Amino acid sequence: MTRRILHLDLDAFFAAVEQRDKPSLRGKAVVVGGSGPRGVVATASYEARRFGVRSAMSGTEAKRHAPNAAFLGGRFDAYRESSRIVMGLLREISPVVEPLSLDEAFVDLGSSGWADGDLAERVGWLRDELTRRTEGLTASVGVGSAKFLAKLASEAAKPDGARILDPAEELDFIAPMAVRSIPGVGPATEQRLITIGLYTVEDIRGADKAELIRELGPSSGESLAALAWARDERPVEASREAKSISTEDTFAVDLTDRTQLQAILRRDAAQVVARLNKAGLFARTVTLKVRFADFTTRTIARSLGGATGSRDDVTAAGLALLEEVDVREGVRLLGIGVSGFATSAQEKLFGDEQPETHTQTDEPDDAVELSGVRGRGGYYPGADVQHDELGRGWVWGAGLGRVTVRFETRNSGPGPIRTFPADDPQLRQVGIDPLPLAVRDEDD
Ligand code: TTP
Ligand code: MG
Repeated sequence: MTRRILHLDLDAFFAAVEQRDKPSLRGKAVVVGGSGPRGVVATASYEARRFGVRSAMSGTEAKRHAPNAAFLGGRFDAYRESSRIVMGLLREISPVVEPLSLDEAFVDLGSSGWADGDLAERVGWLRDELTRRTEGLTASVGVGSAKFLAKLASEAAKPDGARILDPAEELDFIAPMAVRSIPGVGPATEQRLITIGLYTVEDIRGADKAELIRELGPSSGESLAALAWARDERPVEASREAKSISTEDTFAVDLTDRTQLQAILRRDAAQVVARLNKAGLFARTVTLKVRFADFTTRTIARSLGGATGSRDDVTAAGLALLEEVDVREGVRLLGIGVSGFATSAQEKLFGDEQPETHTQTDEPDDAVELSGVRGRGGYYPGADVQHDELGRGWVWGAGLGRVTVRFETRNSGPGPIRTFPADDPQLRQVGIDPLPLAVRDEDD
């Protein structure tokens, strides 16, 4: 029997939460992440994407693309709260929910009672209900007969859309897609496929299976061929909790060039940290895995000196571990992983390089442009604050001993801006303003 699997992914998640909670940023370019030269963009609102800002871009480059965007540090408590509401809603539909990150999950509709006939209507209800319970977030939804088809369908529906694949159209739907769309095809495999002239899913269907196996090895070759024909039996696995996040590359030829290995490690570290950030987690340990030409494998680990979600920290630790390895014999596999998870950073969110200030085109003339780097644990752009007389607001900019606050909340209109000395006793950082429909976390 044909399975029906739903994939849901929130739109511009971190940025959408910020726009929801900060009325003056709605409809504006918003970038969440570190903004300095060492900072990394976690995500950008669709308005900022129009200027070319993308996840994993450096903060400096993002500023070049969208100088007037609001650059904000993260508020993971707010992201986790909305994520819990969304996952709770999905579990009302079916007990078989597999979260992939804070904003993304698979649902097996097999036990949902959702019949094929009214699927479009049900999905419409789901998306509306999600927006209602989260007070304004939107999600894109895909439905297909396999996990990766559902995921590709939701991607095609982005932003704020739904795509329900008829089983009969699935093969045509994926045929023109780039080989990269197939799960398991990373940059290295993609490169190898392109070298032998295979660019699309359809190309893979037409390829000689023996050649695929020769290029990629028996297990990858077989599975790639199956996926190209939309055969993917992987079940939706209800809530297994990740203990580590890692990635590894097996090379077609053994590598002895340290510089090349360092470049691969940097790319893999960035990918691992992106997944860590998406999961809303911070790691305490980095592990490096090296398999040598003679098939012996060495795994070494190093503490990060506190839980961090910073790409720089993880990359630096990975590179330091690589220094301990003699690569002259040839390396056939290199992997990096993070573990020892915490749900909050010790001092670090996206790294040291918190955005120090941001500007917006619509700022009132009396707003003060501030610069300087925030002290650890100090005010950072986007943080929630409370003033004894003026009430709740958020940090618009901080530095040089001053902090500028915009006084507005989710349900107020856009509010006024005021600047204070950073040590003003009437002003302090506070926790998030809870949503009325917030779901308690079992871990809290
Ligand atoms: P995504 O779902 O990949 O991105 P998105 O929700 O911002 O945008 P869309 O789905 O509409 O394309 O990731 C979800 C959140 O995870 C994102 O809002 C921020 C975080 N994230 C990082 O911190 N680092 C990253 O490199 C990526 C890709 C995401
Ligand atoms: Mg998303």
